[in-house]
Amino acid sequence: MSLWMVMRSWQPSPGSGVTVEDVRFLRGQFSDFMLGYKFAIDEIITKINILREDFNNANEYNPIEHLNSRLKSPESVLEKVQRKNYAMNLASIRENVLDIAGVRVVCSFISDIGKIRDMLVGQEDITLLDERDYITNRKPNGYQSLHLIVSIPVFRADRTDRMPVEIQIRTIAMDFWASLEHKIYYKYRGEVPATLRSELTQAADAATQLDEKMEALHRLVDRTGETRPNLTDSLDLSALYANFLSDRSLG
Ligand code: 0O2
Repeated sequence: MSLWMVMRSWQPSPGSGVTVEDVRFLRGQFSDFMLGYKFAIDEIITKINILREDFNNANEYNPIEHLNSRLKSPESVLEKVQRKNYAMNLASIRENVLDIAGVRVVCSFISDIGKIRDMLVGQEDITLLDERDYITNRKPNGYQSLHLIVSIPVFRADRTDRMPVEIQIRTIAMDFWASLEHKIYYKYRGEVPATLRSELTQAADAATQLDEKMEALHRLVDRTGETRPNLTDSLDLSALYANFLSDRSLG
């Protein structure tokens, strides 16, 4: 009885030779394994939220429009393992399935994508494992996005694990296109009629034109080149303290 068959059925079927305890043990192992990926998502989300708050604090425009994440379900992890013919065990899943944890960052402008990418990849606890640039090399159907596979340490109660996370970075227009295409793809179960495919490619061209136009307008008003002053450690804060005291006495 393979791990796949046991996980698929969740409950032992009569005559399978698998006991309730076997299933319980496998479930426990698998949920502990999956928890690491959930923690990795939490770590990446925290990092991106820190960047976001820092942009707001600096009164710069915020390049991060929105952020979402998803953890693959156990069933879809094991379905991928079977589809790709990987060995049906945890070591093989760890090595081969690198998109169990996924985070999507949606930006306003094309130039924000590289900016966010560099800010994440430049962090010393993040290691870039793989990068696919579907913006420079758009997929034939029109899909555009920057995909990074990074690894990040997750500090568990009894160990530290380096966990992979897939980060997709794209503009609002790219995201709009991808979510519609995803719905259409599922509606037609992958067999999208040729006319609709051609319409989707045209819509992708329109999205690219919009992105380019918005980028050009953004450049006209962008003030992010104005750097904020560095913190000066030796700055005398007495005047600030005096100001707090006088505010308090007035209040
Ligand atoms: P979901 O719902 O996001 O989990 P593989 O993952 O091995 O099958 P590959 O080539 O390693 O495929 O991955 P790829 O193509 O670099 O990126 C996979 C993910 O990118 C998908 O995840 C989608 O989120 C997104 N993606 C890639 N191509 C398309 C596309 O043509 N249209 C849309 N809408 N999204 C795309 P999942 O796991 O398929 O889905």
